[in-house]
Amino acid sequence: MIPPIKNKRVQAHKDEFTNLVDTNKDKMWYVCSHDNPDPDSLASALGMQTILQFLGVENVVITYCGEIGHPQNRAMVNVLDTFTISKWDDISETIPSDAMFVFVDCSTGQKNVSIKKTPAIVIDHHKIITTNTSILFILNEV
Ligand SMILES: [Mn+2]
Repeated sequence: MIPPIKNKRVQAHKDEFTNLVDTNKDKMWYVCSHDNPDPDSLASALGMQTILQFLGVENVVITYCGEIGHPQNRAMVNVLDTFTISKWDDISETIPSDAMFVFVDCSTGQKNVSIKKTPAIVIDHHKIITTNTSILFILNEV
């Protein structure tokens, strides 16, 4: 069971989010980090993957550009052995045209985002650069 959501601005997006996921749950979903993922993007991606799977999405891939280079970031990926994360260059040729993209800890238009796709959902705590109003923002304003 989903615990009650107390934050009103998150609550306001809840139905829109679950409807979007439910309508598209048979598609491939890609949870995308900014380049050179760090702990907050990795944790956000893992959280989003878990939520999408909870809502019935079977195929959720976490992906990134750059390197997971810093020892603490590598350790995080190694410790979480259920954490499978794919390099964008290794999978980008196989992505279906109707795939769904979620950007976490980043948004479109940022210099450190090399994945040039239009996300359906952005969850970020940085200044949002994109002006695409069809994107469902959830936590950028919290
Ligand atoms: Mn980050």
